[in-house]
Amino acid sequence: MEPFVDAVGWPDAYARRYRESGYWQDRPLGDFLTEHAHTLGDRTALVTEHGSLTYSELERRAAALARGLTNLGLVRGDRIVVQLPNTEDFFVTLFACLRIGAVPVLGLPAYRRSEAVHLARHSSAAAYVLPDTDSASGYDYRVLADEVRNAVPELRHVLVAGAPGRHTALATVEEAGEQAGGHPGSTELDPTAPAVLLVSGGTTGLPKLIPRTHNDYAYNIRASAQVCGFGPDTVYLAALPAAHNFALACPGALGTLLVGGTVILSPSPDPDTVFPIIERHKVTVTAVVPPLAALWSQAAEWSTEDLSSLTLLQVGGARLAPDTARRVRAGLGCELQQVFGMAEGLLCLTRPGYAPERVDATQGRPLCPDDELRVVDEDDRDVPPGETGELLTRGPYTLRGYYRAEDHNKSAFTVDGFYRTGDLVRLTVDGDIVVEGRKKDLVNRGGDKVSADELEGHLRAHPDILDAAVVPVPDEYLGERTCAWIVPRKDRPGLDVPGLDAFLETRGVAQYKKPDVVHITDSLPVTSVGKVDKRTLGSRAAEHSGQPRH
Ligand code: OOB
Repeated sequence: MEPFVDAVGWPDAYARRYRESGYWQDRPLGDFLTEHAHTLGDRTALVTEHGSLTYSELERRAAALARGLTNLGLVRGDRIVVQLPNTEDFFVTLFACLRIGAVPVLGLPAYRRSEAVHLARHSSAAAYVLPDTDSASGYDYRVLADEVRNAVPELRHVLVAGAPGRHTALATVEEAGEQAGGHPGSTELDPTAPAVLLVSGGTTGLPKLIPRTHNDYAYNIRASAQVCGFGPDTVYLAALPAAHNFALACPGALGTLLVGGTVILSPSPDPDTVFPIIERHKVTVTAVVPPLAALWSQAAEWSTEDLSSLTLLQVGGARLAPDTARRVRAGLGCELQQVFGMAEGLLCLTRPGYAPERVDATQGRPLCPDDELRVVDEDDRDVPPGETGELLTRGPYTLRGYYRAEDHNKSAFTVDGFYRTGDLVRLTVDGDIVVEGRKKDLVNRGGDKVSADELEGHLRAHPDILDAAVVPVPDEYLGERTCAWIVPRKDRPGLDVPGLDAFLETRGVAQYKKPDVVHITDSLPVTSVGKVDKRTLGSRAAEHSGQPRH
């Protein structure tokens, strides 16, 4: 079998150790579905607003689509950009890809032209699977598909879940596969090859792609499901996008399916949508970002829905303040778990049985006994125990290199393979992580990551803008929001700030990446080494209110 040249693997000695310890089981990630279809056939796997699928139905549909994709000429190793909301189609497509060894590149529904073109181009995708429209906003993804197709001519297929317009209907491909019957294409898969490509939230420039192999992702899912006590009675609510690692695999929807539980897919995380679902389906566990946790616990005070089935609420993706943690536990009356995770791999979780104070004040301990953690200073020297520094990590499910990013990898990893997380943390005497801040240049907008570099690039492309710097500013609800400092060109005064939104729209930037506040300035402050002084900009922004975008 040809090696997967675009992704960096683990050195042999590590691979051997991870196998001997049982972390890596050398099985294709999606195989458990076929087994469940035999043993748990009639049990409900997925529930949406429109209906439900049993394990055997999910298996049958995934197998049919796998054959359909094979008929289109898609083969093992082909990349397929999958940008679907929380629907049955997302899971049918995911399992179909896994079955034939095509590698889904998981894009968020919020992505627009800029992001989608980048994913398709960077991965040299052969196909793009997306919905017809967004039912809430009316946004037409088929127009997006046209734009991506024009920009990336190598893209051979656009498959639309729903009304296809001028593209191909995903359902037609599935039906053709159903009729063809027989074996769904090649199944000889290399478990050390990437099973999925996830999008990084935290790197410079355009988003990097993270290869998660069958072996490492299966471990991530299995071990986190075990830590969280998932079992056949688990009813997991996917309120966050299923395309995000947290809701997909930590343990998320895949962790639930792995143990034979039931996944409920919500089209939105709003309490108005989610609370009736929790009551109706007796949801036992879900995962949210901190602003949602706060919102839900407030809404719970007024709601008439019965939320008592909820036994565990996972909160992660951004800093959860201890006060908020206490309020959430009281408001929702269930166990709280803090999760510090990253698409790159490492997952830390507070454990069932931790005292509430420990849950409120820490982000828990690493998933795997063989996760190696270092906390280092600017010169990569370990800081004394308990002090704050950058977290470096290496382990059986943490990447050894971004996909097709040879140059970037040189600085993103140490020579001995530790991933530089860019997070500033300290370790408690009990071995829990406490996130204290961040070194990387991004805004964590309540879990949504906005790369400063990427947004600055878009702003600098404006004809009236000479320079721009993006910094986080504190926000009561989101934790942080995005502030852009802008230096207009001298020869083109009178920058139209409200018009910036429309400009970013023409650049095809996802809505959540648009700045929340804009400051106009004559020049950007610089540090002694001549870099833009973002610390100063951050505190200045906190003092001035700037011009809100809305
Ligand atoms: C999760 O994954 P990503 O890839 O969107 O973002 C990772 C980054 C981390 O490096 C850190 O900067 C931040 O998000 N983060 C947290 C955090 N959890 C993530 N910062 C403070 N406190 C936390 N609890 O965000 C993600 C992936 C899997 C599970 C949970 C979250």
